[in-house]
Amino acid sequence: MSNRNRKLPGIDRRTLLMGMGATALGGVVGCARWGVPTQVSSALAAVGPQPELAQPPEEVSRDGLLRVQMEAKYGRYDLAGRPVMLRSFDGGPLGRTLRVQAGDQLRLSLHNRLPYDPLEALCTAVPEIGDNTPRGFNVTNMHVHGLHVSPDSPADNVLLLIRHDERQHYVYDIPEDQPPGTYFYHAHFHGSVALQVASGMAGALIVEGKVDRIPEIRAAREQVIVFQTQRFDDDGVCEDYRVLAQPGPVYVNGQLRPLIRMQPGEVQRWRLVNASHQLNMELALGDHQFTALCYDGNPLYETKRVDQVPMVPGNRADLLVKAGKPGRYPLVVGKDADGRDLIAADIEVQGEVREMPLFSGRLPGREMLKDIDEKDVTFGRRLEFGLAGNISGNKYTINGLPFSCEDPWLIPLGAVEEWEVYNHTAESHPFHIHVNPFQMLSGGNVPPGTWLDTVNLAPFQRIRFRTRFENYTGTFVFHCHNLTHEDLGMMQAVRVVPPGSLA
Ligand SMILES: [Cu+2]
Repeated sequence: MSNRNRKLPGIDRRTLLMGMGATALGGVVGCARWGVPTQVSSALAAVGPQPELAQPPEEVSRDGLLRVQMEAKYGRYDLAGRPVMLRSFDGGPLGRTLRVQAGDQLRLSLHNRLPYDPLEALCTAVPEIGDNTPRGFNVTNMHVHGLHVSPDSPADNVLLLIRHDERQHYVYDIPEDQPPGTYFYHAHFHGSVALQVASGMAGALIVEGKVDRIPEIRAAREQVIVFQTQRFDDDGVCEDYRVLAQPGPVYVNGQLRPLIRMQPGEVQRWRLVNASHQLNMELALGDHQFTALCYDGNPLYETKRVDQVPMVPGNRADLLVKAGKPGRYPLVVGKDADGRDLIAADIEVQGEVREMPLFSGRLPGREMLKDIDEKDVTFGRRLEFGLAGNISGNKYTINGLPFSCEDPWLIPLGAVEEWEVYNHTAESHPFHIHVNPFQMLSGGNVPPGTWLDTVNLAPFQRIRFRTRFENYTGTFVFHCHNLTHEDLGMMQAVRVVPPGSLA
């Protein structure tokens, strides 16, 4: 449960935000703990009392190994003062944080203790059920989002299903050159991904490495900040897929609008995860700048000062934040359905001045992220994200077809590909591919050259990127990370095969 919070001196020239000063937000409830009801109701959330941001419990690897046992089960807890009963990992609003070093082995045993579910397989061959219909709410599996690991069992195989009372023993060998940064894990059974992830079946996965040995970064207090969008009905449950389409708040580590405390001049390192099922976020802290370290776990070539951080579902960001003047500042993550600021948390700057240096410069840990030149590209593809059918019964498609178990694209190991992905719809589709990160060429609201595993594909726009199919054969998927779109068909399997086996 180490939180590695350290007290060190520190300051900055740029003040934190426009001095909004104290608002009506009142006193502070002590450190919230898991399973303990927060003292905030949705109605009161905007006026306090406000819980202090809680850190999820943490599991830390030792001597190159992290063993974790998890249970998929219903959790009964209070969310913003409302009793809920939602699917979970281990009973809370968010799974434990897993912290490993690049090169470690993660052994994760997942026991499905959800009720019996009649679904027997991912590919049902039963037309009435179909492979792209919401289903399988009580079967599950695990995905380690962003890790460069094998897609085959016992590693990151998302095509299997864990039935009632079954256990799956996952073994992930995390490469020595896995970029050091923030990743996450979440349930990934096609048909119930959106419902399970929205309900809380996700958690942060931190890979430490060279970035973490930079003294100024090491000295910064760390905050794991996982954004979620639990949705439930008046009974506090989510048993109807349509509930997922309802608007609602953003929760942070299972709390509604918590308070993040900082001292003037203090530098904190924030590890952000967008674990929502379909919320495109754009983070801003007034006119205060963030110092970006990593996107999707991938260290940038060098630190970058940014005013906003776009985060679509599936994205992560590692940021340094330096506090300026005392005051209270809202962390805005986007707009709500009525066009008002959606505030996920408040930053309270108060107390003694701590003059901490803010790191800037080149970042290490990019061994896996070698630029991909045009001359290295062995194959190009054009993809189209679209819709088929009619408005009442449409299917989300890739190249005209919803997901099928029958037609993985075959790709030889070692291929270097350039993909151009079009969005033919009026909705955003966050593109995500498993196993291998990609390097952006254009689009996606990010600078060319950025390495990601998830990127926004805005309405009627296109993205271009290059990627290497390296190190692992096996079958995995790419899909829309608006997880309802994925469940409804916007997913495609690829099978990486030994070179030379494609005649
Ligand atoms: Cu989509």
